[in-house]
Amino acid sequence: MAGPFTGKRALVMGVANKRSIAWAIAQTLAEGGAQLAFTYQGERIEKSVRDLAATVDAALVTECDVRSDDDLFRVFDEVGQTFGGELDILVHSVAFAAAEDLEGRFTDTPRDRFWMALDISAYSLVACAKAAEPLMEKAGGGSILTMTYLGGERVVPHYNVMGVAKATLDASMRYLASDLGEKNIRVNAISAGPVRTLAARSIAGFPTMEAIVEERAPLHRHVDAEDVAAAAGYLLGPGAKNVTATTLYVDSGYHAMGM
Ligand code: NAD
Ligand code: 0WE
Repeated sequence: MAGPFTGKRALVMGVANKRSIAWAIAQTLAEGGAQLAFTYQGERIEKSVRDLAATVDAALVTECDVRSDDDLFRVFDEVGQTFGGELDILVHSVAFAAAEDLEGRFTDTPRDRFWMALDISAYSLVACAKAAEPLMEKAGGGSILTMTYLGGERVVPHYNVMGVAKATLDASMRYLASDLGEKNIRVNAISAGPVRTLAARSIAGFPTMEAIVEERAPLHRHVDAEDVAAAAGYLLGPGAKNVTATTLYVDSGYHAMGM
């Protein structure tokens, strides 16, 4: 049976392991009939990503450190060769700040680690969108999705420099949507509530954050990667063809609360 992504070619950036939000989204795309390519960062997670990618018959698995223009140039060249010069979908699910900057005072963030967090977590979307543009233009259009968090709009204790990076990411998403709309390329974000992933589990107080969502959010339940993937399936799919420059909250309604 033909799914919503039959004939679509997708690049998924940011799978680290089976708990990654990017992996849940990749499975939704694969189940919908998409052909997939993956990037991973560093040899440390290469095997884990290759093993996962094999389960969805990935067309390409290649290394990409988003800080490197050389890596990005090579990766999008490989993607073009793999998919006949075309790309329909780009999933950007990448973020990083130094662990020591996700505790204590934001005021203490040093210049070099401030720019590193913004480089990896925000500028990378701009660089990837620019590299994807010709491939998506050739495909007659495309859809780009990034992952954000409420801490870019409101102060979430200890999110600190990642909050500043997410604010930059959110604004970049809108400016990219404005530039790329004339090529029928859509750019959107999902703002997820706390999800128990590798990036989240190492954060002290993460169980407390889940408990706060369960206590205060309108739906009184925490969010899973599968919930985020279902929303991604909508934003990346044909039903969202006139949806761009938006943020879709998958947070049990938490963002609406004032207390
Ligand atoms: P994750 O650790 O599974 O994914 C983060 C990914 O970023 C990893 O695959 C890692 O390899 C990659 N990465 C880090 N530095 C990189 C670099 N220099 N180059 C290339 N890749 C790099 O964790 P996740 O929770 O799935 O995070 C995915 C996205 O979702 C992030 O943007 C995160 O901010 C966002 N998000 C997460 C939550 C949550 O609670 N888990 C909530 C809202 C938004
Ligand atoms: O975006 C994120 C986390 C992203 C992240 C996680 C880590 C942990 C390991 C970025 N960089 C790193 N660096 C590491 O060394 N989230 C939305 C999850 C998250 O992280 C928090 C949160 C929430 C929610 C950090 C502090 C407070 C709340």
